[in-house]
Amino acid sequence: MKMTGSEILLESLKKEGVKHLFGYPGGVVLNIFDLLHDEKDLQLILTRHEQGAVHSADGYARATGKVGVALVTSGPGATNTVTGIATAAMDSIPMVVITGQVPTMLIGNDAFQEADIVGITRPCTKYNFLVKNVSDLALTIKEAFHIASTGRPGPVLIDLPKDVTTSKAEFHWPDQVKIRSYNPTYEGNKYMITQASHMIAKAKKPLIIAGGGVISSDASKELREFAEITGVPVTMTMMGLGGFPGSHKLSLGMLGMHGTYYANKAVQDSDLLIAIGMRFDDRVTGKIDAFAPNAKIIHIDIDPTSIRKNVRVDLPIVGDVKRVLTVMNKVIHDEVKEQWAEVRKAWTKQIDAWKKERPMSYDRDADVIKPQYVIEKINELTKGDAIIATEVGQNQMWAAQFYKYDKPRTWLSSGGLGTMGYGLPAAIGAQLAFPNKLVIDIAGDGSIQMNIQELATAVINKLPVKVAILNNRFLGMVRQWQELFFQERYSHTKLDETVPDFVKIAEAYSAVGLRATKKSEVEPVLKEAFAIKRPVIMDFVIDWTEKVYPMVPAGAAIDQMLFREEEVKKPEKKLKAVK
Ligand SMILES: Cc1ncc(C[n+]2csc(CCOP(=O)(O)OP(=O)(O)O)c2C)c(N)n1
Repeated sequence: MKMTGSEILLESLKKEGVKHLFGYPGGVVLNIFDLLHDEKDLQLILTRHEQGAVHSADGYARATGKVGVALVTSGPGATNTVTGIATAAMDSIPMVVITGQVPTMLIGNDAFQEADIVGITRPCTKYNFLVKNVSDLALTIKEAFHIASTGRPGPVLIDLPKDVTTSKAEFHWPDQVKIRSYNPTYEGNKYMITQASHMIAKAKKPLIIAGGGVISSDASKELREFAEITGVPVTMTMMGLGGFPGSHKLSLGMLGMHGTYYANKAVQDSDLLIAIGMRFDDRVTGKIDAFAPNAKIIHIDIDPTSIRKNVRVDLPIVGDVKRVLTVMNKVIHDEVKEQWAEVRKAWTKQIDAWKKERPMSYDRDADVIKPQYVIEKINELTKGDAIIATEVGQNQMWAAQFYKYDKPRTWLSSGGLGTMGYGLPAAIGAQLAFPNKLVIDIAGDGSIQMNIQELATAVINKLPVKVAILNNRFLGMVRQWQELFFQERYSHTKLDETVPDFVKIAEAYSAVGLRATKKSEVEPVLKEAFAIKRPVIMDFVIDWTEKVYPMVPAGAAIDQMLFREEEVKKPEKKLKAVK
């Protein structure tokens, strides 16, 4: 039977198991939206901005592991998705973004609301398609989902001219796709895996760095087994949080620019790094030449192009993290056992000493609200069983440092691009997928204003997301750099008088607004918010002077950390940036 392009699109999405898509209408996608009006099996969540739609699809994908889907119109609708697409691309998030396009005969004519979105997004998509013929549509959609979700996941864009959606073709749903030039390697090379296990057996100070690849390949169980049978401690990149339980005794928490003292010390002292599903981002390595000077490096990753991109690697293993670790665990089980713990004793003792020497800390006795206190309270009250989304800045770093992520897919944060305005729409996507879970966006007063309009999406769809604003009346993270490296010249980071009344904003959107200005109010506000089955904004008026520590200045080696005590002890001495 012949169907229109719009019908084929919706049918194909259903075949892919899509239940929800996030979007915003416009002229060239009206045919599709018209069909969605009566659609029973597919629900379109209308956001208030296309950027919101894409971040929501992204949050949905991070929380579920499924492909997130967004549908928007051409021109400005399409260009509004770019930040969301780039955010997903940097963090390897599977997503399909469908953009409307002017009719094929007008493409290239500067037609009304035309934008070359395929050209614009080429550098920030895993792949993108312009569909020119309705008879290619079903296969294109199948291919798009396949590319988005396999290998190293990423966003795929399908640009759909209006005439393609209105013309007709037979609907053939392909059983499978085979793309000749696209063949990700899943099985790690056996020889390399055996070599790796020999290297691990010999190492005296081995350390695992777990990245987001552990989560996208669903390998947390395998990683835990690997760490436990080898006794090797684990540190995580920001994207890897939740890939290994944060409260496990082998966990060193996060490494890098705002990583723990003990994780960064361990990296620099280690003789073998086992890097799993991570890409050696500069926030992790600090000064490359000084990174892990004594360590051999084993790098396991599904993406061969990320191996040796930033650091030297002694043993690469290209493959799916879950499959590689499964084989590795078998090999190790058979080869090495008891003597390992013995060899590692000195190493584990050293790490424990570092943990004692400088645990994560802040001024717990302060009367004012410390942001870290709010995060610790959230952790305590939720028993670590919430999904946490964040905005970007100090709020994000405190949320990474002071909440213990024990399970994968409970931490949604823009790691690679660092996109302010990500958190609220991402939380909405996660809440839609898990209506009964507590989903909290930890926000800064600057970032939340970038997509605050999505509160309307939460309210109308009865998605009870909670927003905890750590309100310091500053673009805090930038202010922190100005304070440390620009002689406290707060150029354009003070929001002060213009920070809106967030309680009133919440109320204006028919959500609930709560405020805490004293430490004693933090817990009651959190408890009240968590008990309300509606969207709530919590405005925590925090100590604006608070900074994120430890901190590795940009360009320094990762064990050249600045600590809070130094600031407290020597306020007169300004810490200098390292070029
Ligand atoms: C879209 C976007 N613009 C600018 C930046 C640069 N930036 C990084 S952190 C930050 C300040 C964030 O301020 P706020 O949201 O108030 O959070 P805080 O650091 O105070 O917790 C800025 C401007 C960014 N990451 N994203």
